[in-house]
Amino acid sequence: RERIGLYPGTFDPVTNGHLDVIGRAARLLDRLVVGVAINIGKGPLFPLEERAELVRAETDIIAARTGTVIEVRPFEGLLVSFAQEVGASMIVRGLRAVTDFDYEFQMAGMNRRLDSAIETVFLMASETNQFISSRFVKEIARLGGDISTFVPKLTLERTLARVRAPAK
Ligand code: COD
Repeated sequence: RERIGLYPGTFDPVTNGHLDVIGRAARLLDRLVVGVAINIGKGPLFPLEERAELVRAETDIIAARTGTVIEVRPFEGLLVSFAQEVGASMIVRGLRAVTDFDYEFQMAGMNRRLDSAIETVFLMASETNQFISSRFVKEIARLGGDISTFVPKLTLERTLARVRAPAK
């Protein structure tokens, strides 16, 4: 039986932290679906399709390196329903510091109640990538700081283009 995992997130935008988790997850799985959530609540900087495009641009290399099939798919609605739809038996989440824990703990617990057959698995990024967050990447870029070691090249270009665009 194929081991299929789902790594869901907002990816607004994708960072080296996310890619680190994707690389680790890929090594454990036969197929990894990266689910890019609409997440209107977070008021994303990038539209859904562009967030998916930026993740996709980086995953081919990881797929080639690990031999795992990686599929990037936008999704709407309940996470467990999407996990069922793609046949995932595992939800992959990344853990940073203690601040992530409470939210992740609740989410994993709620999702388990919704579908007890799906396990949530937590992975840690490397020391270099552990502290990176999309939120701070956007803030640093807006304030003119250097984000080049936090995000891949295409994401860097697109983020700078967006934060430099005159506000309307
Ligand atoms: N190191 C390690 N992990 C990291 C790093 C890093 N530097 N950066 C991010 N991560 C991890 C995050 O902790 C998270 O696990 C994952 O990567 C994705 O992060 P984000 O910020 O892009 O995505 P989130 O947390 O906004 O995603 C939330 C969802 C969209 C998954 C959630 O809102 C959801 O499931 N929505 C669907 C509706 C639903 O089912 N709701 C009920 C949930 S109980």
